Amino acid sequence: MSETVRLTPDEIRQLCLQVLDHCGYGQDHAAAIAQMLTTCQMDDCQSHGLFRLFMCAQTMQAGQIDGHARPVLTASDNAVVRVDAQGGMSLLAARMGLPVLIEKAQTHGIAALAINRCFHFSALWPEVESLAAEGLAAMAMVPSHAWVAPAGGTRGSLGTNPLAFSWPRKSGDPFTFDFATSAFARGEIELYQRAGKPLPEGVAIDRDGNPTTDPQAAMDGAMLTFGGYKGSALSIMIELMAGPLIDDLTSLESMEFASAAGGAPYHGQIILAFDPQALGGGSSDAGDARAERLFSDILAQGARLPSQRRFAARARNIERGYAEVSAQLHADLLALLG
Ligand code: NDP
Ligand code: PYC
Repeated sequence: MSETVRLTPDEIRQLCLQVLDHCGYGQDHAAAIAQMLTTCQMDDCQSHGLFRLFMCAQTMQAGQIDGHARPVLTASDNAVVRVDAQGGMSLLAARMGLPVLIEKAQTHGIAALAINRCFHFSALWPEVESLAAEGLAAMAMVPSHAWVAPAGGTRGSLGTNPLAFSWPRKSGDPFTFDFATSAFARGEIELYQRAGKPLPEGVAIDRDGNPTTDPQAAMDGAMLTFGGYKGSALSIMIELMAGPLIDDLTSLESMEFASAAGGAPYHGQIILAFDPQALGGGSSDAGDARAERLFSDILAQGARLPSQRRFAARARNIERGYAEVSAQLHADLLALLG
């Protein structure tokens, strides 16, 4: 078998829709999930592109998700938007909440979207970049499952807890980063396991607390945060901001809720939006110029900005009209269809 297959965006979307329909997701959820996975795969995000269809399938098999849940948005006259995902996948709730978040950020200068009671499997950058496209700076955070040991600890208390940020730029792609606060995302460890490759040092410890490079031992033991105590503190902040602050579960509680059934974690998500016009006192031009000076200084040293690789992949894949997908992954996904 050739190592990769070429899939057009439409073929990626159709594959997603087929698998999701087969698993039992309703049309609206399937469309929102397929859009997310197509967007990620076209940017060559391997750990949270098509590969995440397995997690979607496992989530349905675990029996706790409602594949037809209708999210409910609670209206407010303040800067907070709350959407209850009603036990469905997060993406439909995000679709409902993001336009209201944009309006509120434009009205109040700062606004927050709290999504509650959702299953969550996806990358965060598409959501923050959709806000940057509206001229807003944005941050997003979610907990996950308690797979990650705090700095100095020996067992999982924290989630892989991604943090995403996007800054709008008048010309060109936004400044965006989006990464797990664990040294590796869980999805990345799973990809190493599929490829039969050892992990780098410093990613995980085994059940006995010893450093390990074996992906299975890492998943049975505990993952480590990036940057020692600094990543650990950021990860705890994400637990608090996307958990207790919005009256939702921590990664520990999400893990208990799942009771080893597998699939996507169940918790909340917080997305924050900042309007540079309002925060800059009516004009964002001077702020933009300062930001651009900073980016230029970074690039002038030969360093790269986060997401530059991804934007280059996007441009290349759009121009040639397809993404390269692992042939094994493609075959395994088709096998899900029986
Ligand atoms: P990575 O470590 O792959 O990359 C994270 C970010 O760092 C990207 O913006 C990347 O840009 C940037 N980057 C990488 N190398 C450099 C470099 N040399 N210089 C500057 N920037 C760099 O991310 P993770 O594996 O930690 O996370 C992958 C995805 O998994 C994220 O989208 C995240 O949201 C998702 N995730 C979701 C979870 C959930 O619960 N829903 C949990 C954990 C992760 P570039 O893309 O251009 O390389
Ligand atoms: O890769 O850590 C991860 C992850 C958890 C939930 C979705 N992705």
